[in-house]
Amino acid sequence: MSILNILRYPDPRLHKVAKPVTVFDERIKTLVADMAETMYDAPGVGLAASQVDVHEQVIVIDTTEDRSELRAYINPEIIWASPEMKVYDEGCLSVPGVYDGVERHAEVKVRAFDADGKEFELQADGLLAVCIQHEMDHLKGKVFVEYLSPLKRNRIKAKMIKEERELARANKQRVGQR
Ligand code: GNR
Ligand code: NI
Repeated sequence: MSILNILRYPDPRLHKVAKPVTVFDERIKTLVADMAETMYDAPGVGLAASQVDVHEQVIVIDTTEDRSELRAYINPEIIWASPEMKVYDEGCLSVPGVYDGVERHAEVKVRAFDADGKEFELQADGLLAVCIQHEMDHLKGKVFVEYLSPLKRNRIKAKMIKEERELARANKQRVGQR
């Protein structure tokens, strides 16, 4: 197992559209296991393959406190969404330190495949419903900050670019010391 590198907004690769998985083999099982390890390590409640630069429709989610309900959602489809909407304060591992309200369907029913290629359906509300919609957006190349106003988004972009520059400088110094 390995911890994968998470792309940071505004990396253009976060906007690639993920392709469906066609072969459910060991490679997919390894990807799911590595994504789960990466999500737990971060820590986060969900992770989309797009965030680790793999542009295939694979998501892992575990919204439980004790990290006991890991589930993979491969080629997920929303087959029903409640007319009721809810605003939830969202965060994203690709936009660390930024939290803001996003309006989503309060409940969704999703159909997907697990890592063994077995189809399942699941109805979700609360944080799980939010997370499913947030991760499925990643697969479409969409990051939650794109729901915010252009003013907020541009501020976030500037902050992320500045942090990136500082991180790069710190890394260079660290390497130079060896
Ligand atoms: O860890 C995460 N927490 C979270 C909180 C509120 C709404 C959505 C999320 S998903 C996020 C992990 C992540 O970035 N997944 O793509
Ligand atoms: Ni995210």
